[in-house]
Amino acid sequence: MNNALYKDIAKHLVSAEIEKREIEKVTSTMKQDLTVEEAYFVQEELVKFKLEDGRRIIGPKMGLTSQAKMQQMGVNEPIYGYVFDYMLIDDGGKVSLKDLIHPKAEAEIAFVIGEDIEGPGVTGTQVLAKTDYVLPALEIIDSRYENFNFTLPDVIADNASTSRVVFGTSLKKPELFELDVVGGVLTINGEIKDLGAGAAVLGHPANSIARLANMLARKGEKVKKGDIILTGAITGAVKLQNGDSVSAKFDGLGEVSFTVV
Ligand code: 0L1
Ligand code: MG
Repeated sequence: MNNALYKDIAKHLVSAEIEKREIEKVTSTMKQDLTVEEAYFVQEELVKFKLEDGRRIIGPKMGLTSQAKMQQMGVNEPIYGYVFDYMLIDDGGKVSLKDLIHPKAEAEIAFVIGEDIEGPGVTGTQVLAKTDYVLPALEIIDSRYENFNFTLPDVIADNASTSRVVFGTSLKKPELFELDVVGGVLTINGEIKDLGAGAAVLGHPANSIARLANMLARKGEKVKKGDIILTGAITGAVKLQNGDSVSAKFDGLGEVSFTVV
């Protein structure tokens, strides 16, 4: 354990976020041999800084859940990070470019968890039985690294690029859907930028939360009742420009939107 260094790396990443400043990846500058396990220690320190600063966790989020993103990073396991209260934007609200570095948006399905889910060995079916609601969401990712250039440990340390989230306001019971075949379309200024289905997320978005519960179990942690969880992108992430009007629309789940100012 090298707690002081993990704290320093976390502080460096938090400063970059606050100052809206791109930094070089920490595996180039602060610890070349940072492992995935150590990167989660850094993330824990980053989460602690935010909690000490009075921020509140809305829920964990899953990232790198699609085959395309995993292949791109050369990994076979998704990652997680945390969404905080200050990251939430109202549905139909505004995301300000001056608050961010180089944001991109992606369409996701979010879950509202009704009962604690504790791994190991959790399945997607068990997750569905413990889910109160599902809802449409747009995640705005904003890596603190130059040009989104990072290794797996870098991005884990950087709270999985988490930056802003817009949750839809229509909550639906999960049993009303076959979420793997629910389609979603990401539109910017009326132009379809990408589309996908729930199956893009580890075969089914519920599988993503099962993986999360099983990953958290390694640290003696669990998915908690009341967590609102982004399960992972069903579309690619599209770079945002000033004036963009962004919407994600899902079959039966509804629509969620924001504008960039
Ligand atoms: O939510 C995500 O899938 C983002 C994970 C981090 C990778 C990236 O920043 O593209
Ligand atoms: Mg995401």
